[in-house]
Amino acid sequence: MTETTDTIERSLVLVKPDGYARGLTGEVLRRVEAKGYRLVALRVLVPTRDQLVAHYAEHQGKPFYEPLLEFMSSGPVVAVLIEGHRCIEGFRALAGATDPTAALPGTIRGDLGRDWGVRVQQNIVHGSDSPESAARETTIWFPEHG
Ligand code: DAT
Ligand code: MG
Repeated sequence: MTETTDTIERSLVLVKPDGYARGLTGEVLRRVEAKGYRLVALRVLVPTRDQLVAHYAEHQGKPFYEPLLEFMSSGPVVAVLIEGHRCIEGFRALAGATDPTAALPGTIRGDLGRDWGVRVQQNIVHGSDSPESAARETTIWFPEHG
C-alpha cells in the first residue's frame, strides 16, 4: 500500500461576477472536476462589503482596491470549497495569470478572460494562494467549514 503523510488541502474558489454573469460557472466547475478535485461546498451569493474587505485585506490602499470591491459586489458570485492534494497550487495553475491578456491559453483566465479597459482586471475566478489564505478565506465564505 502506498503511504502518504500529506494532509489533503482545501482551497477557496470564487467564480467572480463576470464569470457568473457570462454563464461560465459550469465551465469553471467542469475544469475543477476534470482535474480531479472534489467539490466540498458551493454557494451562490452577492458578497457583502464586509466579506470583501476581509477577503481582500492584503490589497487595501492599492489603486485597484475600490474598483475591485465595487466589481466584486456588482452581482452574484459562486463560492466553492474544493479539496485534493495540492489543490491550492493546482487551482492557481488552472486559473492562470492575474492579467487575463497575459494568461496562457489553456488556463481559465487565458481561455475565457480578456481586458475590458476598466480599472480592475475582471478575470473570472479567484483561488486561494496559500494554506493560510485558504483557512482565512474559508471562514469568510463558509464559516460552517472554517
Ligand atoms: P490573483 O487574483 O491572481 O491572486 P491578486 O490577489 O494580486 O491576484 O489581485 C486580486 C485581484 O485584483 C485580481 O484577481 C485582479 C485585481 N488586480 C490585481 N492586480 C491588478 C492590477 N495591477 N490592475 C488591475 N486589477 C488588478
Ligand atoms: Mg490573490
